[in-house]
This record gives sequence, structure tokens and C-alpha cells, in this order.
Amino acid sequence: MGFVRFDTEGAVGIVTIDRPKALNALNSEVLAELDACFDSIDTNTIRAVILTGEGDKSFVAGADIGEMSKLSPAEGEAFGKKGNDVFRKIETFPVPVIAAVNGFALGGGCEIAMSCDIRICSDNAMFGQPEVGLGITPGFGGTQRLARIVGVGMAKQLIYTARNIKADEAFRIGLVNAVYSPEELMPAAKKMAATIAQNAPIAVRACKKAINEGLDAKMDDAIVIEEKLFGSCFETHDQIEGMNAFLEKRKEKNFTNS
Ligand code: DAK
Repeated sequence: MGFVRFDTEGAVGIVTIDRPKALNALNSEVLAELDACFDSIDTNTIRAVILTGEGDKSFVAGADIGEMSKLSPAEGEAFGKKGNDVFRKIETFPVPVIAAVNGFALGGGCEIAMSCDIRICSDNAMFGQPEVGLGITPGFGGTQRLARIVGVGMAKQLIYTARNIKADEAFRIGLVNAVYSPEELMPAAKKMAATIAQNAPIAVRACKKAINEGLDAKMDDAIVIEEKLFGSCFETHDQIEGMNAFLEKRKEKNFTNS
């Protein structure tokens, strides 16, 4: 792959968008490679994924404006679908995905970060949905996910004004969970991913599914989604191992995702 790298550290996978000359902007090739990369991840061995951008300046500076500028309405819709399919794949990926936002996260960059489970960033990060200034709407789920993450009023303000915000404001409004110096960002992301990876994968996956699917459901239905996933954990190896470890006062646990 030319624009997307995949590395592993133990049970943690690291996906790096590697197109620094264009500040990691998302063109069709990057989107296709991201799609193939997530498809190729072995979720039996990888228990948490970090998504980041190459270089110290930009996470993803948006969809590729050069490529988009020449699209017809039908091509624009197809480009939007290509992005949305990849972003939805990340959002529903069986294991948690942490966005380590190391600089600009504008337009499609903010949107891909929002399709991840958790966002942390460096103190030079900048977020925004500048699309209305380019004569388009956010097209990779920004109108939907931003409102769900930071609330309707704040999402509308950010989208209608096309104003970029810095890391401290992104933290204040809940768009990111924590802010680090650029040097501390990846170690922090790896530490968080490793902490997730040491828990029972079967349970972590069920939690992701319960939260995601429950958010789209009415509370009465959402509770049933949780009940069913809770029930599905019982008599698994990992439930027996986790509870036996507690009862035997044992720190080491051998979770197998089974
Ligand atoms: N696309 C293509 N190239 C980009 C780019 C982008 N989004 N962002 C930066 N680059 C390229 C620049 O053109 C430049 O290339 P060269 O000229 O060196 O060849 C190189 O990266 C370095 O950028 P700058 O020289 O501009 O660097 P600066 O530090 O001066 O400025 C910046 C950094 C991030 C402030 C600036 O580059 C900038 O404003 N970039 C554009 C940010 C932006 O507006 N992003 C949002 C794009 S809109 C849809 C589907 C998707 C979308 C919408 C609809 N449907 C089909 C419905 C998504 C839309 C977006 O993401």
C-alpha cells in the first residue's frame, strides 16, 4: 500500500495515513487503501487499533479538494459513499479504534476521527468542518456524528460558521478526551490501547456493540440490546476466566476471545 501503513505492537494495531505531502488528505486511493487495511486486520490477534496521520503537522486535512473540485453530482455522491462506507467500517469495527489526532483534523479529517471510538489529540491539533466555506455540506457523516458527540447546538455553530477550533476547545466541548504534547500523544494512545487489549475481548466488543447500537435505539429497546449482549458473555472462556481469576485472587488472566 502506498498511502496507508499498518504496524503492530503486541495486540495493538496502528493504522497510519501516510500522505504527508498533502497533509494526509483523503483521495480515492487513500480511502480504498484504508478500506483494504481494515479488512485485512486479524481481529483474533489485534484487540485495539490506533488511527493516526504521518508527520507532526496533520492528522488528516480533509477530503482531497483537488479531486473533489472536478466531480459531477453523481461522482460526488459516489465519492461520499466511498468515504462513508470506510468510516462506517471503522465505526462498527469489532475492536475499539482510537484516533490519535496529531495536527489538522479538518472536514473529512474531523469526520474520520469522529468515526473512531475515542479521540485524543496533540496540543497543536485543530478541528473543524470548513465545508460550507467551500460550497458543500460535510459529506462523510459530519452533520450526524458531530451533533451526537458535542450536542446539536455546538455542532450547528461549528458547521454553520466553518470555524476551526484548537485542541483546548475541542477538549472543553468533549470532541476529544485528552490533550497531550506531540511527543506524548502516541505513547498515550498506545498505553490506552494496551489497557483495552488486556481486558476480555469478548466483553469489550460486546460493549462497543451495545453502546453503538443502543445510541440509535429507544431506551426500552436499548436496554434489551444490552441484556442480550450481557447474556451472550456467559459460559464463554473469557467470562469463566475473568471471574475465576477474581475468586482465586489471581492477577494474571488468560483471555482468548472465546
Ligand atoms: N486536499 C488536497 N490537498 C491539500 C488539502 C486538502 N484538503 N489540505 C492541504 N493540502 C495540500 C496543499 O494543497 C499543499 O499542497 P502543495 O501546494 O504543497 O502541493 C500541501 O497540502 C500543504 O498545505 P498548505 O501549504 O496549505 O499548508 P499550510 O500549513 O499553509 O495550511 C491548512 C494548512 C490545513 C490550514 C491548509 O492546507 C488548508 O486549509 N487545507 C484545506 C483544509 C480543508 O478545507 N479541509 C476540508 C476539506 S473539505 C462529500 C464528501 C466529503 C466531503 C464533503 C462532501 N460528498 C461527496 C458529499 C469532505 C469535505 C472536506 O473534507
